[in-house]
Amino acid sequence: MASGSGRYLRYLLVTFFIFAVLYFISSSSKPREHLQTASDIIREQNEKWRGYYDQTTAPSAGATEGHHPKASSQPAPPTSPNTVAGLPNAAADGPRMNATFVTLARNSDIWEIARSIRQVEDRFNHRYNYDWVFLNDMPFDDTFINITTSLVSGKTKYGEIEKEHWSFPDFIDQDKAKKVREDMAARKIIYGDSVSYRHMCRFESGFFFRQPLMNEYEWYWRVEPSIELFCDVHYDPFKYMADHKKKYSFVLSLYEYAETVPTLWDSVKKFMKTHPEHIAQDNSLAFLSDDGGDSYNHCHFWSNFEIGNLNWLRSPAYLDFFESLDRDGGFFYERWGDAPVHSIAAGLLLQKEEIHFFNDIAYYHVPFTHCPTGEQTRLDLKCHCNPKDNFDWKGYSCTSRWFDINGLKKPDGYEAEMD
Ligand SMILES: Nc1nc2c(ncn2[C@@H]2O[C@H](COP(=O)(O)OP(=O)(O)OP(=O)(O)O)[C@@H](O)[C@H]2O)c(=O)[nH]1
Ligand SMILES: *[C@@H]1O[C@H](CO)[C@@H](O)[C@H](O)[C@H]1NC(C)=O
Ligand SMILES: *[C@@H]1O[C@H](CO)[C@@H](O)[C@H](O)[C@H]1NC(C)=O
Ligand SMILES: [Mg+2]
Repeated sequence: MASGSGRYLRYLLVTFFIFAVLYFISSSSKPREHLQTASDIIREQNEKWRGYYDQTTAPSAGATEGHHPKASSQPAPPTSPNTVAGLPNAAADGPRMNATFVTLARNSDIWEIARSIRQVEDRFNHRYNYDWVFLNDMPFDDTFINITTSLVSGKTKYGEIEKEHWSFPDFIDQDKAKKVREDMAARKIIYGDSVSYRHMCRFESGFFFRQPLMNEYEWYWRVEPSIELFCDVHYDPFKYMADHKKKYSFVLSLYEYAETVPTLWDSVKKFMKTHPEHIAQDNSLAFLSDDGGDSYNHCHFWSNFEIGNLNWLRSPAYLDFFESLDRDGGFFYERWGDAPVHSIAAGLLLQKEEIHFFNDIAYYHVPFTHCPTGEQTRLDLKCHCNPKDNFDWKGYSCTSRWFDINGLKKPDGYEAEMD
């Protein structure tokens, strides 16, 4: 049952509709008469912009001589540099350390590593010009070499890893290893079915620091593809490490997937028993174990970022440690990562004070962010990370534990970032 006002509304709507249709037909009929091609449209746009350009630039004499031959015949006014006092030197003062960046990568990682390099250069290395060593289990191609060479301000070096450092050692039972991969694949464990990931983890655990190219250096900074640096690094972290007697460092820590390392701690305990001489007096066992060394709590430093001392990794203590673990086969019979391996070594073989947490190096590797705690630090260092993304004080991070076992005071403002 339509009321009077309802009918009135209906007439209004119908009238409006008729006008709308008429308008649509009249306004769209012209372009439809001759269909424009894409190049017509582009030409039209170009002309429009050229017209705009002429209008805005032609009257101001000499302003754009180089770009615009038609502009004017009057001579350009003289120009002079507007010198600003107090800008920092383009290059940092002081000595350089015997140090290099190091990246393990495939040729196909080129654009992801290019992104990482650009950030490291912009935030730090353009003032320090440290070298960069690239390692690969295959020869690097020209594209990879050309692009990385152009991006790095220091020297670049490219090494091909020898077969022995990227293959199954002879003491590994390959059938057994294959069954493990099938089983892990069925259980959907990340990288559980991958052979190359295992070679990668074993290489990073035991071999990267003794490649011929790496033997030329004492310090390294590991960089992976697709990482981000969110703050300026205004000082030389290598020199900081040397001056403060540090051997290993981290920005993020977390718990390892237990399924990938079920017998790693057994292997570690065996090593501790056979090589008590390598265990540091004031070690960080409490970071790794909640029961005095009986079991592993799965805490580790996230090794896709590392600044560390190569001579420590090349020391008898570390080499004995790696050799002992390697013999137990867990790189292939399980899926031991280089992160827990490096971390346990640092935790047991180094003095507590030899491990450093870089609060001021802001870092991202999917899926975790370390954004410095402390607003003043973030402002001073021109950080562009969201402090809410900082992982340090969240439940799955081990960094709080690190502060506790070292009796360190947590940075101001950490409570606000706990969840
Ligand atoms: N040359 C070479 N490099 C590899 C290979 N697999 C991995 N890498 C490199 O090893 C590093 C680690 O590999 P990623 O694929 O980044 O592993 P990820 O997903 O970061 O590993 P998680 O941090 O454990 O999650 C990166 O620098 C890779 O470029 C490989 O088969 N050959
Ligand atoms: C790499 O650079 C070299 C030397 O400049 C050049 O001859 C070559 O064509 C480049 N290769 C690629 C794939 O860019
Ligand atoms: C740098 O360190 C390596 C390893 O310790 C050493 O062999 C090399 O001689 C050092 N280079 C310089 C210039 O000191
Ligand atoms: Mg990675």
